[in-house]
This record gives sequence, C-alpha cells and structure tokens, in this order.
Amino acid sequence: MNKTVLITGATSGIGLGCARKFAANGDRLILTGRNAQRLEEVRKELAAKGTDVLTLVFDVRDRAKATECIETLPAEWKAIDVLVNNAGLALGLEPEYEGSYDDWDTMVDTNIKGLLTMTRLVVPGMVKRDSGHIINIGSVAGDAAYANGNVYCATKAAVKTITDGLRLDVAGTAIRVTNLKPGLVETNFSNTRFHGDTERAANVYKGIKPLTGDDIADVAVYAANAPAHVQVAEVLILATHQGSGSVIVRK
Ligand code: NDP
Ligand code: 8X3
Repeated sequence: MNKTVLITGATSGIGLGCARKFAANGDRLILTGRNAQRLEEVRKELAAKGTDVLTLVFDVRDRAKATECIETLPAEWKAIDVLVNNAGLALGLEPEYEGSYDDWDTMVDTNIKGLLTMTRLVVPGMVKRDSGHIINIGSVAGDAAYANGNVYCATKAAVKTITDGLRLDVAGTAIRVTNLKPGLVETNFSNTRFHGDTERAANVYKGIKPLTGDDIADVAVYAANAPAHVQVAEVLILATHQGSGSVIVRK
C-alpha cells in the first residue's frame, strides 16, 4: 500500500537514496532539507517519474521552523506513515582534547537534538493513529568509538539509545522503530567531515568498495514493508571488507 514517507536530509547521500527507493516503491514523499534548490531538483526528478512529492525547507536544528513546517502540513500530507531521521553529519576527525567546540555543537544539535525534534513532532500523530514507522540512521560509529571519532561516535551511540527508548515507549502500539547502522558509505559525508578537503575525503574510500546510499535505502524500504508483525529493530550494514568501525581492509 502507498505510504507517506518523510525523509530528513533528502538532498544527498543516504537520504537521496531513500527518496529514490521509496519513490520506486510507489510511496509519496515529504522531502526535507536546507538546500531549497537541491530539494526542488530532487522533487522534479521524482515527479517526472510519477511520484507525489512535497518539499519542506528547514534546518533540523531550527525547532521553531521545524514545528511550523510540520504543524502546517496540508491535510492530505498530515498522516505520516514513515519518518526517516537521516539528516546528520560528522565534523572533524581529531583527538578529543583538540576538538572544535563549534563542530561538537553542530553534531550534537543536528544528530541528536534535530532527530529528537522530528521524533517529537511526528510520532504523536502515529500514536493517535496506532500506526507508523520511525527509521533512524545511526552508524557503526555508535557501537564503539574509533580513534579521533569521539563526539561523532557519541552522537550515534545516542541515536542507538534514543531509538531503543522510543521502541520501548511505543511497544504497546503498532508502531515500529528501526535503527540502521551503516559503515563506510560513499556520500558527501567525508567532504563535510573534512570541511571541504576533497582529497582527504576521497582517501577514506580508497582501496575498498564502499556502500552507497542506495544500499542503505534498500534496507530501509525492506524494513518499512516487512509484514506488520515484523519489527526490524536494528541492522548493521558494512562493506564486505570492513570488519568493524575501525577495521577496514584496503587492497
Ligand atoms: P551527506 O552529507 O551526503 O548527506 C547528509 C544530509 O543531511 C544532507 O542532505 C544534508 O543537507 C543533511 N543535513 C545535514 N545537516 C542538516 C541540518 N542541520 N538540517 C537539515 N539537513 C541537514 O551524508 P550521508 O548521506 O552519508 O549522511 C546521512 C546520515 O547517514 C547522517 O546521519 C550520517 O551520520 C549517517 N551515516 C553516514 C555514513 C557514511 O559513511 N556516509 C555511515 C553511517 C551513518 P545539506 O546538504 O544542507 O548539508
Ligand atoms: C559514518 C561511518 O565509520 O565514518 O557514520 O563513522 S564512519
């Protein structure tokens, strides 16, 4: 059955992969992001293939704007079936004692507080309807810290705990809650992490075939379409030559 799927950070990488895969699955999409022009390009691409798309431009750290956008959704878009909390980022890769306060604030505000804001805004409607699915994009980085990953890893550990907490809180309803934990996915992630140092970013994916946004989206679409009694609670998705957050065998 067609679902209404809201994806945060749908302009790039895993979020864009999810937009394309849920569209191919026949779902209707609410795509959110900060870059209005990119969002419009994605909307046009998917609309050309027959997908009904609504775009919302806001930063997940802007709680007032996020609230306004969700509370003023047109009536026919209000019943969100699937929330994909994807918007997020890493900034920096350095020892904790040398980290940037600004980078830390941005990661905590986006990866933890932004995800919480969207959850708080969307899930009450799901509870009322006794129906829905929250798919949070966590990370292998949340399972164990890797060297110099410190605060980013902590935000993804928080995503795991927040996801587990929500699953407990809605266990009496038909709502399902999923934490997808990708390893190395080639997206704009490393460019952002290294503040636009494209050469350093490219090195992250050298000597290994990394995952793609589509690979993660495939798992999201599977989880959202599993039979109603099946709750895909957590999935760790690694490239074949990645053993853990810190073990990558390059050839
Ligand atoms: P990308 O940089 O390609 O995409 C990130 C998306 O999040 C972009 O659309 C970006 O928009 C958006 N975003 C970032 N900050 C905000 C914000 N404050 N408000 C709204 N949107 C925002 O990276 P990925 O696709 O790789 O990252 C998506 C998620 O996957 C993140 O949560 C990341 O932590 C997680 N992840 C990534 C892995 C990887 O190896 N790539 C592995 C495991 C998890 P904009 O263009 O405006 O910045
Ligand atoms: C992104 C994957 O291993 O770079 O969460 O932290 S990793």
